[in-house]
Amino acid sequence: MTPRIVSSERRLRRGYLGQKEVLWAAALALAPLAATADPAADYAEHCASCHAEDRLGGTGPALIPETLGRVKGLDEVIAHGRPATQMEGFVDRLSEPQIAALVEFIKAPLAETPSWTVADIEASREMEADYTPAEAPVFDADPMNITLVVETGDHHVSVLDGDTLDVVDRFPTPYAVHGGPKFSPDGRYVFIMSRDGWVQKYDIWSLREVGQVRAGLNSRNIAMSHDGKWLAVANYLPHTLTILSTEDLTPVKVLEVKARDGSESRVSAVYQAPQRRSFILALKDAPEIWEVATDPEAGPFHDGFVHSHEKGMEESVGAQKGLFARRRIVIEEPLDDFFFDPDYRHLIGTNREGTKGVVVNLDVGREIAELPLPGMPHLGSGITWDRNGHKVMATPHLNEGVLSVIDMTDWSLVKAIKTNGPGFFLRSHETSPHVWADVFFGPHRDEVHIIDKQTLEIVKTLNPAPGKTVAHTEFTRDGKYALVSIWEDDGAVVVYDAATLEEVRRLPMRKPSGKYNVWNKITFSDGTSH
Ligand code: DHE
Repeated sequence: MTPRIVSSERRLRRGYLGQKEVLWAAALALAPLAATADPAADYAEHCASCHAEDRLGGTGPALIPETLGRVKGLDEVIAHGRPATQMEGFVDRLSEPQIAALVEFIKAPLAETPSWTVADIEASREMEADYTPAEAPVFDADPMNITLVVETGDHHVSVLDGDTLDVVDRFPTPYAVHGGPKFSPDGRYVFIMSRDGWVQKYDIWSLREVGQVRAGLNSRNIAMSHDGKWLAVANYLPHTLTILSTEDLTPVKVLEVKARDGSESRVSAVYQAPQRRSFILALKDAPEIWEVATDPEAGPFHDGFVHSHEKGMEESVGAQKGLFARRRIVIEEPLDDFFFDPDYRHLIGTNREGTKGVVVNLDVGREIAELPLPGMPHLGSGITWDRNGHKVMATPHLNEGVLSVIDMTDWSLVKAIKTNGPGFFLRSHETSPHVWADVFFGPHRDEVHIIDKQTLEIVKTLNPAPGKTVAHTEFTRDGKYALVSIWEDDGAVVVYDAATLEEVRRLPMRKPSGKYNVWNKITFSDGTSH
């Protein structure tokens, strides 16, 4: 099937651009406040044209609990719209009880798991009509020191020159980007995913979007294959893993995720394991880890054994081999949120309740150790470094003000570093003696701890914008600067000299979240989560 070729006008339709002024007073004066609420009828009349009758999204995002779960103030959005998008306010047409009933309506689960087949994915694919790849970067900056800033306030990405710290481009993204964008191994292209399942391809050299495709209906994250040919998309809805060609975003395979007992599972996350030439999948609802080969020579992987009467012995069934062959690793209970050691032989996962960590040896395919990691460790943010000749890893905890530092040679707990509250992200760099750790939750959410990698002591606490949430650090390629987000709609990226810890520049941004340096990401720097 040929993809739809679109121009940048599409962005306008999708609501990335365009200003909608909400005239409060006039709207209120006009409001015919209805006495009773019929949310299904109100949805059909006011919402379905943009968000689709089935609530799975159209020009507007999907309105389902899986994506709305984290959005606060939905009543405000319905009443007054979202600035800088096509979402208008309905306060002139819907009463307060009608809006409250609509919020409940869109937060209710869908009656059944919707399907999203290869044909649906293919039909959603849109490639930019006037895109021609540039022969060389169209800017003077070092392409390996480009740093992307995801701005969730108005769904854009800013492309920063890591040396001059100037913004060389700013482009619209799909709604609600989550997880780290993934770069092609040469650092030229980047792939960005939204919780609505849209995957966008952007050419950094040309400073141009290449295209977009909807790979799932509610997606978690993406991973790049070792050779840069395939991009895997982990989906909650439907229960699948979508594999796209990185060349033109064509869906090449959709794996239905069914456990050994036949039950379906959501995919919590997919990880790239370049040394293993595979993707590793965390399954939310099944006690299994999946490894999907990106190597055409892989396998065979045996799914199980049956007694063969003919041969009088156990014989393997369901063996898979070659590209995208799947290997199941059966574990005791479902694990999600993984961290890998640098050679990808081991992974650490947390159980559902987030009360412990489990080490799985991926080569032999079984659990080999348990770690004392209470308080919901956020392993996806873990980083590693060398300390006294040992490789250590550190992870924050989402509901405890502590960072756990683990010795990766014997999996012992080296230290639980007490912080001023639970944090979300950690970052360091090979050239930096420090770990930068935010305090995302609680009264100290405006602080960033600077921790000595050897003594494991907090040596300084920065407070770049008192009272505002401050989170997520990224270093430039050479480790000279550390960039921290002021996670507010009228926020900023604050640039620090990583050696002196002094602020050198403040770049205004719309709710900047993650930042991603091309070099640090494509070289799998120890200081960054992968
Ligand atoms: Fe994330 C990365 C899971 C909530 C911002 N988050 C990740 C990754 C996972 C994950 C598995 C690593 C994937 C990758 O980068 O490829 N996140 C989860 C959750 O399970 C959780 C707790 C609940 C959820 O609703 O999904 C969660 N995450 C959040 C947020 O609330 C954050 C702060 C704001 C948001 O955008 O939703 C958030 N997560 C991020 C960011 C990264 C991320 C910015 C990439 C960090 C990086 O440096 O690579």
